[in-house]
Amino acid sequence: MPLSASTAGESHGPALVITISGLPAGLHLDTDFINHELRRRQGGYGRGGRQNIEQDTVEYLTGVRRGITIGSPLTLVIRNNDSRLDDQARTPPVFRPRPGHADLAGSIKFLTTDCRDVLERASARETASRVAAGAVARCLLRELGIEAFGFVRTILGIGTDINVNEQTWRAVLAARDQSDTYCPDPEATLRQRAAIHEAKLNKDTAGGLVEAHIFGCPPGLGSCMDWRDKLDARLAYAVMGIQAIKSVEIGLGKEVASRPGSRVHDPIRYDPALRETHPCLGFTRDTNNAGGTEGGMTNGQPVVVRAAMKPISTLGQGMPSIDLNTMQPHQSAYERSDICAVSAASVVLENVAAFEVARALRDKFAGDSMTELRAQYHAFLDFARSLPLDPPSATIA
Ligand code: EPS
Repeated sequence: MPLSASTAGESHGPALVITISGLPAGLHLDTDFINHELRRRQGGYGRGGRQNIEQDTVEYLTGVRRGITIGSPLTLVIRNNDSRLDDQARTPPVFRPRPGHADLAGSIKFLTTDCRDVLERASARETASRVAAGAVARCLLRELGIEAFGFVRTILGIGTDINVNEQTWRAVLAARDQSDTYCPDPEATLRQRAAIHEAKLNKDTAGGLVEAHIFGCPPGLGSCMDWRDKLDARLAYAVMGIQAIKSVEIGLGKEVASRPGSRVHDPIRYDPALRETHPCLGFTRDTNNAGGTEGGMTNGQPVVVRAAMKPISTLGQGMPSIDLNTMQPHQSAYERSDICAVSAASVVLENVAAFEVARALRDKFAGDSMTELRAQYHAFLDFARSLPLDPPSATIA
């Protein structure tokens, strides 16, 4: 059974529900860690009043016994404190679609003039589910020494050009956790705060750039044999599926179009000292412009994903729109909302990217239990370390 996660639940319904299939038995679920990631997603300067109401934590409904998976589908529930979907007075119909939100396209698609029916599910509240799924996947990845790290690069163009790599990332993480915009640069954080505050005064909103790095991946996750199995393609699909994301980049991203090949491709070196001790198996690179994937497979370098989040589409000042009851021009609807959720998006990106790496890992290393998965993982690394073979052209049968 491949690893997969489905989510259900409306923003102001009773709960969010996440079902994860394909987890091996014997995985310890670190509930404190999962709830910690949910709490981080709720934070960041510029969030709206909703986050004062919610206290996102997971409850397990199925698939777990005494904190350990048993191989059956795992169902998680996150209760909504602000549950009021059927309360007409507190959750009235929305007839004036917001440019940038799902309101207009969804209302036409589902043949309704009440955008509420659409926006409740389109809402970024759903990202709590995807963080929970990613955090569960990270419990598995951590058992194999694979770690994920995400942060905010820029908000409204203000940010950091800090270099993140295997040596620096833990220090960068500590700096990120000191920042209430999740940007690992104190000076940039202050300027981002000021820009978000100004957007608030102007009844406007702010987007930004978020980045995630996954460390400790062995070579060969994903596949070049079918485009659907390419890890970079799956990352792009999953990350583009995060609310408000408008572009996804791997490694150098769109900058590859502006450089000659000699300044894009990462020279290959071999360091025998790392052969036994590092999942790169000794194959090192001078740079990581490829963002850890070549041919849709991990190459032993950190996986690097970047995504651009558009500004929140609920503007205090409204935007030119149409009243769907009268078809007359009207400013778009305003409801309580965030001014900036880029910090939250960095947490979502980190966990969504980790989920895709875990999915590719399960495709390569199956097994019903953690014991089998671990054995398959280490057997593969041992086979790979036995290269070159004798005779040199042989492959391991
Ligand atoms: C959202 C609107 C706001 C955000 C929400 C996304 O919700 P509300 O209408 O309840 O104030 O707070 O995000 C979350 C609830 C969350 O947990 O991230 C939207 O319209 O997309």
